[in-house]
Amino acid sequence: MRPEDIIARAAGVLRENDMGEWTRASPTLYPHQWSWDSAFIAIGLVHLDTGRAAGELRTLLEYQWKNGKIPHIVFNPEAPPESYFPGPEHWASAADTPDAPPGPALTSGLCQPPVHAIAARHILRVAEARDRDSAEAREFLEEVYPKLLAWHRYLATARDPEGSGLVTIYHPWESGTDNSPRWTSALERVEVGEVPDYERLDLDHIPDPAERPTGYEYDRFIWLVEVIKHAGCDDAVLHRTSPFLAKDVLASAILVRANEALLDVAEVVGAPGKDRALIWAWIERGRGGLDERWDSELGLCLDYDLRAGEPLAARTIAGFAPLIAGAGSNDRLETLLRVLDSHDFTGNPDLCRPLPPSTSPDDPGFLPRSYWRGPVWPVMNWLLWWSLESSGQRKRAARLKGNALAQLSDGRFGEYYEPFTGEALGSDDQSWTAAVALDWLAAEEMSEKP
Ligand code: 2M8
Repeated sequence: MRPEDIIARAAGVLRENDMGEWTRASPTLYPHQWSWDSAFIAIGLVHLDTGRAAGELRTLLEYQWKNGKIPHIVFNPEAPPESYFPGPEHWASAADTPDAPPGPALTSGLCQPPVHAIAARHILRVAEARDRDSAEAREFLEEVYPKLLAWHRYLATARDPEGSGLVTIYHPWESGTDNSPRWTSALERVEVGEVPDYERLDLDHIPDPAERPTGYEYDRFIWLVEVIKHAGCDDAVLHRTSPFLAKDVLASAILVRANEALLDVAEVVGAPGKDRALIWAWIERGRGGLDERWDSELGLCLDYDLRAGEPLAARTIAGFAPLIAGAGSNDRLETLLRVLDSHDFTGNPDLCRPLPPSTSPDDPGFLPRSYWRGPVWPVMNWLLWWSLESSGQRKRAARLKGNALAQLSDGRFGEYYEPFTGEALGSDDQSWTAAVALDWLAAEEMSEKP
């Protein structure tokens, strides 16, 4: 496919998944609005329509909880109940908690990595670069700034009562990298209680179970949802009672970058100095927290199991957290780049393309077809590309982008790709895959304009 055909196809995928004021994550497997998917979607969508990209985040933020939490799913009340599990009926009791938005249960009680402020700033940047809709984008930032600040405050407080700079999660779904080996040993320690009967609706859409989490993992996922509902989604209670309690380095690194973006937004909207001082403090604390989680033997950053009181050793893409957070020492950057280029990741000669697998093929938890256990995720390629660019690694970033786009020229816009064969897996026409393709190619097109 030529670049212009990829752009047209990507725009077509986003149109196909456009539900009016929000975008479903994929046509059948994910018929609702997912939090970090929407942020990535806005990053691509802005190249087509500033107002619609702003609307994507606006719709999500309408469902923000009173404590600042942005829910991981906003459910589509029109999606048939047999389309996704666990759906709104499963989360219904969470709607009774005092922090949940008023009205019928339309959100889950979890959250996902905070890409939103990065997306909001991107909307203004693209509008300015294209010299269109800048005033609208500024107004949008004024509207969402307090909400984004409340979201980051929630993460810095309720999700970090220790003040470590790192985000605590209660469920692997909150990491966005659900069945990653990042969480294997923490999940193994979870004693599963009485899990309600449930049906794996995901397997109706993805017939090869090897591409999805196992039954063992799903039982734990559903049990943890029970625990969270039982605690009334109360953060203080969950810190005391949740059998799964972990510091997530990927979400924490994204939060550092999102705080930098929020600082820029604060500048644009003329926020008070005390807000900016607070955001600065969060950035510094976040970087400090990531430093604490550095594993010099692996040359990666590791998550931390608060229940077991030990690091969660696994070689996954999340280990590049300090590269994503940026502004580390040169030594640290060099080590991370060496590991990224090594046999552990993009230097593995058996890879179809030198693109980072979600889990290193050298990790014992690696499985090439299984969801976050090995496949290459286009959206993660975008995140790493963006991080490399902002670390001044232009050539490496350009190589990564070139290979990622070559993968997407199959026109499938897969959710993820088998790392050795390049086969598209999971859902086709995945919205955030289309969005990142659009951002890459549209940005190139913009820079070529006289
Ligand atoms: C996947 O997660 C959902 C649960 O949230 C699922 O498997 O049912 C993950 O890849 C997650 O990161 C993503 O946001 C979601 C929708 O694309 O799908």
